[in-house]
Amino acid sequence: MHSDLLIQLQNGNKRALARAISLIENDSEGYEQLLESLNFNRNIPIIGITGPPGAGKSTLINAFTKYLINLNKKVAVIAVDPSSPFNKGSLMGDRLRMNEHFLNPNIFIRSMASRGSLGGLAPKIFEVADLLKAANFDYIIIETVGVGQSEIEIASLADTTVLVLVPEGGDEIQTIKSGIMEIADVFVLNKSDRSGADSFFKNLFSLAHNNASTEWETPIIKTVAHKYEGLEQLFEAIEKHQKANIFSNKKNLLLAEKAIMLIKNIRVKDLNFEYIFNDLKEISKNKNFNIYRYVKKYIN
Ligand SMILES: Nc1nc2c(ncn2[C@@H]2O[C@H](COP(=O)(O)OP(=O)(O)O)[C@@H](O)[C@H]2O)c(=O)[nH]1
Ligand SMILES: [Mg+2]
Repeated sequence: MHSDLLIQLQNGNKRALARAISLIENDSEGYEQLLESLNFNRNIPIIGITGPPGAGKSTLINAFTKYLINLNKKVAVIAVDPSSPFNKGSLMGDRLRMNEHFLNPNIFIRSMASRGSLGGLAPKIFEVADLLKAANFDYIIIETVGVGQSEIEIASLADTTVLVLVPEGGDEIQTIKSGIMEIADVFVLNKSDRSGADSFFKNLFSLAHNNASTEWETPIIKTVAHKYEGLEQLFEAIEKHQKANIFSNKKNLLLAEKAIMLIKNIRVKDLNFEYIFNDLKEISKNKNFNIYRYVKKYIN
């Protein structure tokens, strides 16, 4: 058992936390017991920040983290790196930007690879988020690049999902992938210093607020991330959403989705892609090959 580790991480020991995360990521001995012994007596918000590449998410998180630190909050930031080679550059930029925060005892930063799950979240992100909660952070921020399924997935993990948009492409808000508008609890219109920001805002406003029946009116916060503008408004919007959230049904829905996801993960744990790939490469040459009969041997 890792009871020492648990105590250390609950006391805010960042090295213990990093070790615990690795333990979980690697399915190391005792990781299940560690998770089972966590307790959650504080209501710590998970803030998901998503949006297209280049929208300024990392810049915003960097600025917002500073803002929160000045309010004496302890902040954890998880950046979910897509394993795609195309994002290496931006990742380096993030590292440099966040560097100044690494030594601050009230900030914990970690990146996790979205291994395998195409464009999705990192495989152990739910478990890691729970570790962070146990480590007594006040704010947990998770950045995901808005590609593939990650926006949808982040909405099932985060208590408040912030969708970062930029006034690019002029009035073409309609180009936002369908299903994405709905996941936002808060819109951020970053790069509000750009021309066209006002008309983009108006369009977004009418698009976001044409559904009068919802209980939560999704606010639109204008920010200029690299100039630290709009942070207070963002903070207030998130806080307001957290309070509204407590009385909403969303928390219960999220909990059910989370349970189903964890069960699914445990059930598929022994499925090895490489093994099945090689197995199929041979078997499928057979004229009588049938994939439904093939998968049957993995069921029950
Ligand atoms: N003009 C302007 N540029 C910004 C703003 N926020 C971020 N940027 C720039 O946009 C680029 C992409 O930012 P980054 O945070 O890496 O975007 P991410 O891919 O969404 O994480 C960087 O060059 C930032 O300096 C903003 O509010 N206004
Ligand atoms: Mg980024």
